[in-house]
Amino acid sequence: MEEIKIIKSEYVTSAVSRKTCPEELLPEIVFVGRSNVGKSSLINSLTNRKSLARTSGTPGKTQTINFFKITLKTPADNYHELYFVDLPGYGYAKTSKTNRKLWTKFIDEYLSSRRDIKFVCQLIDIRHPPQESDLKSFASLVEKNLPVLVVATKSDKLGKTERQKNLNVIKNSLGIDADSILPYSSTKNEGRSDLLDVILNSLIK
Ligand SMILES: Nc1nc2c(ncn2[C@@H]2O[C@H](COP(=O)(O)OP(=O)(O)OP(=O)(O)O)[C@@H](O)[C@H]2O)c(=O)[nH]1
Ligand SMILES: [Mg+2]
Repeated sequence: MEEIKIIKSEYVTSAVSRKTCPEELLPEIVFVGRSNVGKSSLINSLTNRKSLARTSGTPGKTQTINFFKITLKTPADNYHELYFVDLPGYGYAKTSKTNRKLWTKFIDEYLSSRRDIKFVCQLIDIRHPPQESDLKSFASLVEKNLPVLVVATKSDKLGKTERQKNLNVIKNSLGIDADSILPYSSTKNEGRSDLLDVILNSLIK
């Protein structure tokens, strides 16, 4: 079957402020969520790379805004270049308050900058209802008028019934419809082709 393919993916830069973001402007898909929710793993799953984005069992691995340049090939043989942007996780207590404030500030700055952000993937662990920090993050994205797709991560950790139940809890708690939430497993690449569809659609709209 014809499918969307990521034919190239490369690390570009780690930015620590709006000024250090790449100069070349391309459409951007952004990944946000609590520390350890699986942002970096999701990027690796999408790109079919083992360690393009560094992952870790210890929260707080990603501490900069990381840009990855992606080349995507459509079933009709069209090519699109874009960035995947991996953000540091929020809700991680084991860093200093000053540090956390700085992160929050530069993430907020980046999300408010007028770069070409197509949509933001807000990742939420499918096993738990959204936490206070998730609700805050979601509200702030909506407030910035950024389109949000909720990706419910680690779907491999639940059975079918519980998965559906938890998807509903997340959906209701954020007040979103079924189209705005997608279960995903990075270990099984479940949800991958659906997410690639959403990405391509956001580029050609
Ligand atoms: N079973 C399972 N484990 C996952 C999945 N995605 C991520 N993990 C695990 O969750 C842990 C955290 O993953 P990361 O991708 O590093 O999480 P992150 O959101 O980038 O974390 P920070 O960079 O600290 O914000 C790692 O041990 C991963 O192996 C998944 O879909 N299924
Ligand atoms: Mg990470």
